[in-house]
Amino acid sequence: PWKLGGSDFFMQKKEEYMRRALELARKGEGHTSPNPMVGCVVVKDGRIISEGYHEKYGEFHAERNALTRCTEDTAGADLYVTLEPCCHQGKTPPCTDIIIEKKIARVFVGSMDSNPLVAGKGVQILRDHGIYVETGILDAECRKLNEVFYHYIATKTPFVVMKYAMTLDGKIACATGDSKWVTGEIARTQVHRMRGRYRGIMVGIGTVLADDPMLNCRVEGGVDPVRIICDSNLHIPTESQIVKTASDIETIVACSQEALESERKQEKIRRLKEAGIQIIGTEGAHGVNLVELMKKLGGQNIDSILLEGGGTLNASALEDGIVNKVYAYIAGKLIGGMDARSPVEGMGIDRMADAITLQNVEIEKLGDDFCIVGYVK
Ligand code: AOF
Ligand code: ZN
Repeated sequence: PWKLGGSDFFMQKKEEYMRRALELARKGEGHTSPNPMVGCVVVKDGRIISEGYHEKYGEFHAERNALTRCTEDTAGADLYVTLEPCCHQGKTPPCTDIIIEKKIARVFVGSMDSNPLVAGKGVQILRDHGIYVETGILDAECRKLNEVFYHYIATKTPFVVMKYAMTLDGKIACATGDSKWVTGEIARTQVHRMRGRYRGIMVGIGTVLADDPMLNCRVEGGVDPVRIICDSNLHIPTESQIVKTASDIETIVACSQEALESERKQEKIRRLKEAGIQIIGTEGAHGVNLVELMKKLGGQNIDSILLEGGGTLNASALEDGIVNKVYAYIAGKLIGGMDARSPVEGMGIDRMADAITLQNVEIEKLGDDFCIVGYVK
């Protein structure tokens, strides 16, 4: 009925269906890691006849869900999918097979898949079967939805998101150490939701000693992230909340290779392991080698990490270049105090011209607080 690729009206329709597919994809958030979130809608005679999304890691892909659940005849229908359909036999059969089998006439793709098993081959197979394929519908939105997946598949290391909450004068706690709370309820709830979105959460031993946190995801339906504690010398108390709950929530303690091999640490190591903790040693001049740690965590399918570090760990993470995205929550409060801690400490840089600069920066108002988000260049 519409001229292919052509009119403004059809352009709008395509984006509308893709927007719906994006909405469906997001329902899988927190459950698909390290695979992508994908959504799919099937349209016939100007009407959505079926929908699907990738619900859980290892289960059927979005396209297969939409097509097998469809109660109407799919012959000649259009299929909208946020990611290029796969063509490999993985945990499930290739999506290109079912698209062909169900006689779909046209496929509209959001972003291309950079998984080497797919990467353009999915689209090619469909075209070879005479299916009309158009790619790049809402490409930027589809890529952003899967920013973790795209980073992880290319680097095999986790996408690291640094998050902190500070006062307007740049402090994360009072000089006394009190920090409850910097931001209001709305911002804090958003942070809890973030914990369910990333596969891991990382803090330094300082935070564990100061706050004895649980680091879980306290929102309904939320999945607890793997807890990663950077603790060079294995100072984590066996009575801490983290150790006590390690049999229920996956927990990793990262230390120096030296501590791991030290004679007098063996008893502590035994007790931590007994509590259910995995200990990872890294080789480095001082403390935990974050670059090596990221490689090891990536090797364990940890595709993303929410870094809720204090100033020391945050500084090391930035210096070592492992941070990809920053969420800075800012409260309209002034507290002063020369000794009050700030979000990034360490040695800092010498010249403003060398600052780590964020790009694509956005700002959002959350109650009385603001959240500034950006990507490290
Ligand atoms: C998904 N869900 O809806 C689509 C995916 O591990 P497998 O066998 O399930 O295959 C995962 C790959 O399949 C993934 O890396 C991506 O390239 C492709 N598409 N994956 O988990 C989906 N469409
Ligand atoms: Zn697939």
